[in-house]
Amino acid sequence: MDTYQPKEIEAKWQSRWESTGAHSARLDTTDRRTYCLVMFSYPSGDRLHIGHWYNFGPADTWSRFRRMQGDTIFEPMGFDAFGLPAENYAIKHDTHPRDITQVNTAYMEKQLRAIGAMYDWNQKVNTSDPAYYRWTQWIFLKLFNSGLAYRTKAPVNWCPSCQTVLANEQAQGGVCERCDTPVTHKDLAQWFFKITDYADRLLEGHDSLDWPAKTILMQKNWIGRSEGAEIDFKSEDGTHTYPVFTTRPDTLWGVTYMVFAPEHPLVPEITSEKHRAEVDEYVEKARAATDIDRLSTEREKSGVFTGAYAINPVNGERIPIWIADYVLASYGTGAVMAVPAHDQRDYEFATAYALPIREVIKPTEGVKAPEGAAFVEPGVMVDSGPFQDVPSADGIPRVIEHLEASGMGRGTVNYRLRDWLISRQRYWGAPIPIIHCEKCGPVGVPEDQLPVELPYDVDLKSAPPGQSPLAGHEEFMAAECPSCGGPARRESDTMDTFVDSSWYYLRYLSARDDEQPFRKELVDAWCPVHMYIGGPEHACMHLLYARFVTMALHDLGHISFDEPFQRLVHQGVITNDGVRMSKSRGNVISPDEFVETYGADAFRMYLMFLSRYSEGGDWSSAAIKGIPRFLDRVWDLVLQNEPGPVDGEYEVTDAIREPLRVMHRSVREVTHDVEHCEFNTAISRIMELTTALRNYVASANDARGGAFLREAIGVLIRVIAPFAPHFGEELWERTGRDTSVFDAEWPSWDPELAKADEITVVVQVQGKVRARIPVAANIDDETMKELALADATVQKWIADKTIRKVIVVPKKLVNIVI
Ligand code: ANZ
Ligand code: ZN
Repeated sequence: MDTYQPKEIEAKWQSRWESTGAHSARLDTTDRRTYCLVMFSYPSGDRLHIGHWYNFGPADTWSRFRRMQGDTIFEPMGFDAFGLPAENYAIKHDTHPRDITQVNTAYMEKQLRAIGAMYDWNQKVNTSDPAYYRWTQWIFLKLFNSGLAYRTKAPVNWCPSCQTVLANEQAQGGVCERCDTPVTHKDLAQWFFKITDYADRLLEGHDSLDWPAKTILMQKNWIGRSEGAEIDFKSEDGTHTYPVFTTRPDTLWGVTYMVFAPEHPLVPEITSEKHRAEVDEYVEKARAATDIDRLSTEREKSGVFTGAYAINPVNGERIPIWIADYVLASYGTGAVMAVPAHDQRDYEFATAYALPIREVIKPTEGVKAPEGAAFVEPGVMVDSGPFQDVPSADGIPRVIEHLEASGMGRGTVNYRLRDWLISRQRYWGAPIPIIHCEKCGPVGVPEDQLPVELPYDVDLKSAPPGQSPLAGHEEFMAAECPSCGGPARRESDTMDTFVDSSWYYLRYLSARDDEQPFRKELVDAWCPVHMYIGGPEHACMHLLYARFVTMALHDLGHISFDEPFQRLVHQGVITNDGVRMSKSRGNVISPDEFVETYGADAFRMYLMFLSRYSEGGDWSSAAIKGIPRFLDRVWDLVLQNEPGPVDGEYEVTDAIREPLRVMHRSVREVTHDVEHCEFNTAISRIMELTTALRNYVASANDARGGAFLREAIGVLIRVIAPFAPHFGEELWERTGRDTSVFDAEWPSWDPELAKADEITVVVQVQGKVRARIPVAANIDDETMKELALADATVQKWIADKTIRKVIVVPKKLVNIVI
């Protein structure tokens, strides 16, 4: 018998799959369709790294498992190929972004093929290909024509190092997402997508998604819906209105001063001559400060008085107006009513500048107000005109009603979410398909003139200041106005690459279609994507943008669904000696070397075995050796057995009873675990099964060639196949089958046989039987206790009680005393 030779086997099956078209997508199928998507990669010079492998290998395992359960799988792959790194690299090394992108994608495709996944390469997409970005531009035009894309001058995030503007999502925490340089602000005319129109839809949609709770929470916080009121304060002379946004209208009688953001447009106008110099100086300083500094909680509150006053609409009080950088121009109305008794930031500010602090919410009985801090909890309204003694929670809607009745304010909702800034002053992206005409303004490029192609011969090093290098390319810039025929100029900005990736999942289904971005019947049949696997870092960018674009395309009638990704799973991070791998640390593990030594199957399997998929784990170059050894054992076990009929009858003898039970239980567990992406425990079960079968062969003389062992080996090959696809195919063939193991049916299990090792534990509360729970026969006392307390029925009996004692009779009974 020959030994397991991964290299030969993998080459053999990859070419077999290729020549038989095993992975060509059957898009027109009417069978159960399953679209399994992974986050496509950026073709960087670092090539395919372990993080990619960790995303893609297990995702393919999940797809293969589903295929064996009868699903028709669509599993595409492509490249997110536009972007800054290629452009910066090209500038530094005097080459062209298109050339290096080509080299990198070609190399990475080779690496991706080595995984042995079920990618249909005919459906490959590359976002920097004109055949792709033509349709990105088409989407831009659809949004532009429906008012969802617009251009405006706005203070925007600017990265001085990348020399481009950034979306809010790319400037979180006040630093550039790419290079960590603190961002500054510039007033520039930029293009935006009106994602704020969809704020509520994006929140409501969460209910229907099977996504990690944490990711949904991150999106919720990022969208930041907050209900409150806009209250109109008046200038002293009654000529101006200063609306403020507050979530606590119940504190309106406690306002002792107002604060405008330093950039508030009214600041120059209201500032008195006496305070002007000081105010101007403060505004200058605030503008220069980065958002990280301004938002920092450690930062001492600072501000200056403007000399102006406003009138509190409910009691006519004269309120001094200050400016301070803890108030942001871009949120709410850019002005706040300050209630230092009940807002911590206001409290610190008032303390620093000796402004009055007036309590208007009294703690309810039994609650203590904190010393030296604001009392921010709900309580009872006091010294609040007609609302004396009203609980503050009731006070909020009642004060809003009162304000609305008297025209002094109104209930509103505010969002933290800002419109998505999509223009970039860079070359390597999809040109925004707009022509600027002096007479007609910005005009969309007619659809039949798409794509607006990126010229190749652009001088990347001499971009006009603050503009894209395209602005210096006269031939590109000169255009005719599509509307009046007059001379006009092209838009020189390109689109954020997140626009490219916001719709790639649709293009995969029609990757070679030159007539349309996607075929509606196809995307309606296959979408939303059933399973999307990728990193959690995209929560507030890609995953939010794709949802918005999908909703917009839905509302414009191009597709029939309005969520892109039904189920989402995040893989964890693989570290090396506990730290993240990075080039600068020099601790990067290259997959190629290990694939070369142990084979793609063993490499993939090791990644899945090393820890919980969602948590990631620490790489070990020593521990990976255990997997090929395990595969060797399976190989020997399978091939030392004599071939024979696969579905013969057998009698369950004493020798067979235990391995039979392990087999059924393993199938049950592996099925559950793979479905839930718990690959590590699934592999443990397969190892258990292997051990049980090896013990059986060692102990029973008549095992070899027997019908039970043949059945068990057939099961073993099938459950291992999704984890080690080449290996699985090879063993399936060598045991006499002439079809692919992935066309074989996933093994079933008999629940009776599988649960033979379970016992039932009785749970009592106060001596009364409240539940019987099935547990593993070898359960320990601690686990018994935990399971009993966690049981749903038991929970009902102990919910609000104090547990005084838990008595455990090993493997029989748990009694809870309350
Ligand atoms: C008065 C007040 C009293 C407030 C009180 C809070 C507690 P969220 O929940 O994040 O929406 N605020 C409003 N606009 C602001 C801006 N542009 N920059 C900084 N702070 C701003 O927060 C809303 C609260 O944040 C508002 O309610 C306002 O302070 C402040 F006992 O108004 B509040
Ligand atoms: Zn015109």
